[in-house]
Amino acid sequence: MIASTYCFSQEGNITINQDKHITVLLDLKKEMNKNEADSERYKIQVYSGNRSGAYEAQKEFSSSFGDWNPSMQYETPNFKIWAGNFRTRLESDRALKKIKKKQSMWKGECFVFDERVSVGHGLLPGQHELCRCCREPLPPGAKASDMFELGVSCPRCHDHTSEVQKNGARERQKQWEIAKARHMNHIGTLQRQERVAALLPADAPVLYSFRRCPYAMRARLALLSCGIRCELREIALSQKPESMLAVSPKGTVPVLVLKDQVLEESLDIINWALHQSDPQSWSTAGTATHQDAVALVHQCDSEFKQHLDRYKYPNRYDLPDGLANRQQGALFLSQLNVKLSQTACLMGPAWCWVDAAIAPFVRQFARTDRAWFDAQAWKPLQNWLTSFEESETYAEVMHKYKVWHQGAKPVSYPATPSMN
Ligand SMILES: N[C@@H](CCC(=O)N[C@@H](CS)C(=O)NCC(=O)O)C(=O)O
Repeated sequence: MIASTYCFSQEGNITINQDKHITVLLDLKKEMNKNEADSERYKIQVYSGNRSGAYEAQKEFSSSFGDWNPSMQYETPNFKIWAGNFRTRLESDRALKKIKKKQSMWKGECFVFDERVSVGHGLLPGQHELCRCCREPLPPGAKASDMFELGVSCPRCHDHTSEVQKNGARERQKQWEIAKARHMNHIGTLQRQERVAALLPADAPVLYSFRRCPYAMRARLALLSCGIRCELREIALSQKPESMLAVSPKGTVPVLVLKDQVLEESLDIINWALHQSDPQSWSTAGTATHQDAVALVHQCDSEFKQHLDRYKYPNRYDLPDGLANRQQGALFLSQLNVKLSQTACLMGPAWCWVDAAIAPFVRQFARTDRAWFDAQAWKPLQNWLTSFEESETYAEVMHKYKVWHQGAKPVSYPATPSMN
C-alpha cells in the first residue's frame, strides 16, 4: 500500500495521492468491525420494557442517533433497545454522553454495557453489575436477596420468569462455568487462538463455517469425532468471503476445502471424515440399519427442515404464525422420541453420525420456544437434547470465533488443544 502526500506550504494547498486500495481496505475494516462478535463490544441500552414502548423508543432514538443502529432484543421479560457497537469504553462513554437527558423518557436507565458492567447517564458514578438473566443493573443489595441467583434471576426479574425459563438459564450458567473452568474463554482470546493455531498441520483442511448453522454444526461434530483438525473460517452469511465463493459458488456453509477436492455438502463432509478415521464408531455403513439411518437424516433435511424454517420465521413465508408448522414438525420429533424411548441414542445405545446430523436441527426447533418444547411429553427426546447441549463436545463445537477475513491469522478448530 503506497500513500504519498505533497504539501505546498506557500500556497497552502495539500494534494493527497491516496492508493485506491486504502478506501477499499477502510470499507472492509468497517465491515469487519461490524461483524465482530458483539460480546466483545460495548453497547448502550436505551430502553427496557414492553414491546410498544420499545418500538417507540427505537423510532425516537433512530431519528436522533440513527448511525448507532438501535436494534430490538427480547430478553425475558423485557424488550430492549440496544444501540451502537463500540470498540472501546471511551467511545461508548462519549456516545452515552451525547444521549441527552431529555431522552430519559425511555423507561429505565440508559447505560453502557460490555456483558456485565454499566454506567449511568452522563457518566455519573453508577458502576454496577448487570443481572446476567435480564441484563438490568442489579439494584443495591440485590445479591443478598433470596430472589438473586447468579445467571438465573434478580429481584427485578425473578417474578417475571417461569420455572422452565429459570431452568434454561441455570443450564446456560452451568455451561458458562464449565467453559470457564476449562479455561475456555467463550470468545477465545487472540493469544489463545494463536497458541492453538500452532497445532494446525501445514496442509490442514479449511472449513468455512457459521457457528449457529445446523449443517455446519453437524460437520464440525463429525470432524471433531474423527480427530480432524481444520483451519476454521467463520463467515458472516451476509458477506461471504470471495475465497469461499471462488471454490464453492453456491454460497452455503459448511464448505470443506481439501488438498484435492472441495466438499460443499454437510453430509459429504461427514462421510469423508468418517472415512479418514472413525474412533468413536459413528459410521453405520455396512450395518443392517444403514438404510434407516440415511432415511431418517433425509427426513430431517427435507420435511422437518421445511417446517422448522416456517415455524421459526413465519414472516419470511408470509405466514401469520408458525403454529401449523410447529405441529407438523412435532410429528418428526414424536417419531424421534419413540426411538429414544427404546434406545439412548437414535440408532442404538451409542451416539453416532445420525444423532450428530439431527441434533442441531432439533436444538433449533426447541429453542424457538423452549417453554413449549419443554412442556411436551417427550422426556427421552428432551434428555437426549439436554445431554447434547451440556456435553463438552457441544461446548467445543459452539466455540465462538471471530469472523474471518482475508489475511487473518489461521485459527484452529477445535479451539481446545486437548480435543482430538
Ligand atoms: N445442503 C447444504 C445446506 C447448507 C445450508 O443451507 N447452509 C445455510 C446456513 S444454515 C447457508 O449457508 N445458507 C446460505 C445463506 O443463508 O446465504 C448442506 O447440507 O451443507
